[in-house]
Amino acid sequence: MFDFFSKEYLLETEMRGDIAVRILRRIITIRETEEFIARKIESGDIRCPCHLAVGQEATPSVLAEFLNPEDRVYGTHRSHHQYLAVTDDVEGLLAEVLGKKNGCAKGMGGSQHLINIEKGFGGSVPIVGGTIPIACGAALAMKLKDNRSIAIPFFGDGATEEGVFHESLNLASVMKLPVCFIAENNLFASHLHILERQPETSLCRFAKAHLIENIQLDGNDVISLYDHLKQIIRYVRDERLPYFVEVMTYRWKGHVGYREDLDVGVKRKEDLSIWKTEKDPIGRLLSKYESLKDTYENFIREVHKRIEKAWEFAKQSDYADKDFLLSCVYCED
Ligand SMILES: Cc1ncc(C[n+]2csc(CCOP(=O)(O)OP(=O)(O)O)c2C)c(N)n1
Ligand SMILES: [Mg+2]
Repeated sequence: MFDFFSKEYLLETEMRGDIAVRILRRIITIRETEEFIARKIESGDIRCPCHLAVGQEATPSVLAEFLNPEDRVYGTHRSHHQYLAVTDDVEGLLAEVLGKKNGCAKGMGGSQHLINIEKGFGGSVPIVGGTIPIACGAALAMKLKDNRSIAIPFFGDGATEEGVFHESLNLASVMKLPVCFIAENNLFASHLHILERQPETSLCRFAKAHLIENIQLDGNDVISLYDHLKQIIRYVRDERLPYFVEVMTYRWKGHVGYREDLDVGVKRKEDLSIWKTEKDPIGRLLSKYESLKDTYENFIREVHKRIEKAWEFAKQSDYADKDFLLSCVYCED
């Protein structure tokens, strides 16, 4: 195991207040945008399938502190939170879920195909595990160019059941690629608990099998995430080696859509109420930083106004026109 307590990589114990404010702003932007989208799905205004990430906001919100402009973050079918944390593009996300041409994928992708290269989001795709090898390819390019950039694929616990996940870890290990794998272990893949699919809940064993440094973190504890991700990202960037981070978290909504999925035959009711209270990343951050409570109220008001404005922008945007759409399709004469 890489030693984070060694002299070179001493953990910092205090996250400064201004950093906490920035992270809180990202978390609130994600939480409120996701809840807004949930209401619009329920009302029928949004018809694109959306896998919401309420409850999973903390990890990407902290990660965004340590990114360089040339780094590339990749997502999955559930990526609104990663997209917003990296890009802060509420407008592009809302227009995209409405299929409008001002959307971040020009209205061609919807919720599951988000992209914003200029701001460091390399893309998300709904094929489970699909972006893990893409991130390895990006990391190989970064290595060949000999720059200091890194690639960061996010994926769920379900993706570790895909062959391509293991091939990617092997490749990253053997080729020494600057990839920070981030597994969001929310304990479910659709409606199946991890213990119905795997012999144990922890995913770090896969990294160990490929001799990749790894750690399991509490994905809802902002302060611990800050301390660890700071060192881990520095490690991947400086050493040009892969690292595997497993973050334990939980989604408040069901697999897809606005409902909580308490009635689909899975044990969620008691667990969900704990994750929504004592394990809520926002409540935990505010309890550590008393002074953030006023800031929190102000952010909520500010973010609501921003979301309403972004929604109007999205609604008023046009759909992509036919000529443009056809120009994106490959066909030989
Ligand atoms: C290759 C592939 N197999 C199956 C699916 C259907 N599918 C969509 S999401 C999902 C569950 C993924 O679970 P996980 O990776 O844990 O992510 P989470 O939804 O928990 O964020 C499945 C099986 C798919 N999209 N792609
Ligand atoms: Mg999962």
